Formats: sequence, C-alpha cells, structure tokens
Amino acid sequence: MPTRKKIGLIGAGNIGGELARLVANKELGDVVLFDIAAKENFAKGKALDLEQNGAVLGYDSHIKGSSNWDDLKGADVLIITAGVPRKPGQSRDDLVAINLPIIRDVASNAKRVCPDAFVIVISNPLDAMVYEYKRVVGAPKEKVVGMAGVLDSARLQLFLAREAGVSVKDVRTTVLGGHGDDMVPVLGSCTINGVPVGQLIAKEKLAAIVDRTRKGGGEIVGLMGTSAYYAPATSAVAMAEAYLLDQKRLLPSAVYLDGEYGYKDIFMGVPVIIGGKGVEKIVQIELTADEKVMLEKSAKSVQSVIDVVKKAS
Ligand code: A3D
Repeated sequence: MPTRKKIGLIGAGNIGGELARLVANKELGDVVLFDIAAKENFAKGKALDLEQNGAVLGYDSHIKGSSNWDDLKGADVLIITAGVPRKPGQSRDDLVAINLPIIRDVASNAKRVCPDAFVIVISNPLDAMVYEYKRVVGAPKEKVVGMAGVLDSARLQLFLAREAGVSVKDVRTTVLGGHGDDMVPVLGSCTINGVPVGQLIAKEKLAAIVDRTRKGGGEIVGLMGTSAYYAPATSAVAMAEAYLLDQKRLLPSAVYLDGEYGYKDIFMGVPVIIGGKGVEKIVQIELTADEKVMLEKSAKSVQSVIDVVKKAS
C-alpha cells in the first residue's frame, strides 16, 4: 500500500505547472501532472523539469507527466484546471461552450478512477464548472469545492494593505458569491489585525478597492493576454493542504448550497471550514441588507450560467 498521498493535477498548463511546483515543494504527496494525449510530452517534460528542481531545492515528491487516466487511480486530491483561460475582452462566462465538454470528460474519467478524491475545481466559469463536475460524478457535497474566494480575498487583502500602508499579513478579508464581476467583498468582515478597515481607509478609497477586486482577474488578463496563475495555484494549494493536513481552515470556497444563505442547488462562494473530511462546515455569517442584495445579484449571475449548463446536454 502506498503511504504517500497522490495528488492529481488535471491540466498541465500555466496553473497546473505552478500547482505541481508548490505541491512538490511542500511535499504534500506525489504528483500526477495530467493533460490530453496531444500534450502528453509537454506534461512529461514539465514533470521532469520539476523533479530536477527538487534535486536543487531538496524535495522528494515524485512528479509524473501523463495522459493516461489509469495513472490517477486512487488519487487523494484532484485539482482541475483543464480547459481554456480567458483572452482579453472575454468574460469567464464566454468560456462555457469550450470548457463544459472538457469538465464533463474530466468528471466521467475521475468518477471511474478516483471517485473518493477531494476535488478542487479551478476551470472557468468556476461556479458552473464545479456544479457540473459534482453532478456528473455524483460526489458528496463535502468532497467537491471550487477555488475562487481565497484568490479574490487575497486580491482584496493586497489592495487594502497597500492603501493602508500595512503588511498583507495583518489584513483579513472575505469575498463571497460567484467568481465574477458581481462577487461580494464583505467589507464589514475585513480588518487590519482586528481594526475595521473603515477606520483606516476612506469610504471612496474602499469603493475603488472593491471595484478593482471585482475586476482583478480581468486586469491581469488585460496585461498578460491570459489568466493569472501564481496566486490561483497558491490559493488552491492552501485548500488542498487544509484537507490533507486536517487543518480546519476557514476559507471562502465555492460549495454546494442546500439552503444555506437561502440558496439551494447552486455552487457559490461562502466561508467554509476545510479539514480532513473535506468541507466540514458551511459558516453562516451575518450580512448587511446591502450585502444580501449584492449576494442575490451574484447568485442570479451564477444561476444563469448553471441554467445554460443544465440545458446543454
Ligand atoms: P492553460 O495554461 O491553457 O492550461 C489548461 C490546460 O488544460 C492545457 O494544457 C490544456 O491542454 C488542458 N486540457 C484541455 N482539455 C483537457 C482535458 N480534457 N483533460 C485534461 N487537460 C485538458 O490555462 P490556465 O492553467 O492558465 O487556466 C486553466 C483554467 O483555470 C482556465 O479555465 C482559467 O479560466 C481558469 N482560471 C480560474 C481562476 C479562478 O480563480 C477560478 C483563476 C485563473 C484561471
């Protein structure tokens, strides 16, 4: 019986490569870096480069490039980035036609080889892709999450820290809702080591920071011509680590809601506790009337994409 954890990274592109580097560097387990057959050698090359990186840095994780689903047999964690990223001018929702068949293909294979894995979906449009993954696999809601809130909160954290002239380490933030321009930064819960941000940053500055956070992904796509990948990968690894090490971290994550916050049969970002059983608790925080209105708007955007996915059989 293997004792090391097996971590499957589905998609060996920009985020997949950075995920592999982080997972190996933290020695969270052995890695299978998976991509389609046409990119098998690319995945194998990246894997070999990253294993050689370990000889310098001193990590022993094995990293295998593959396009064979059997290599994912019994994986403990899957992180899914399969699909295409945005190009300048595209919204996340524009990706649905291309990424829907990809997530279905990934889900049906994962169902066969590693139905019990803890799964973190990153592919966009995030909330709809993670919804479809869970539907196809029929996995319990504790075992399937989407990564968005950790990244969106990190962006908010950075902008607040820079504005207040403090370390990012002292800023705590929460962003809820769908992973789109309607996401809900919950300023009432944002503090600088316990001091409400509203006491240190002027209202109009806060409004500009909220706007920049909402458009944070697009800002990077506009600059680079493709999606961000360092911070998205780090965010997903924080979630994987919380599961693998039973850390019980409270992290905003896209999870299946079954009445929480007044929503049913939808994936959306809310604060959850991630530990060894997966999503161990959905934490219900009190929202102001304004935040509830914003969450409703965000939920409607998410639902409209999920409806498109449901109709596309
Ligand atoms: P990219 O570098 O293009 O890598 C994607 C990889 O997926 C490519 O190597 C493809 O060959 C591979 N792929 C395609 N189809 C399959 C398949 N059926 N099975 C396995 N692999 C396949 O993209 P990226 O890594 O920059 O981004 C990946 C996804 O993450 C995109 O959909 C982005 O929009 C999304 N993304 C999400 C966030 C969030 O915060 C949620 C942030 C950044 C990017």
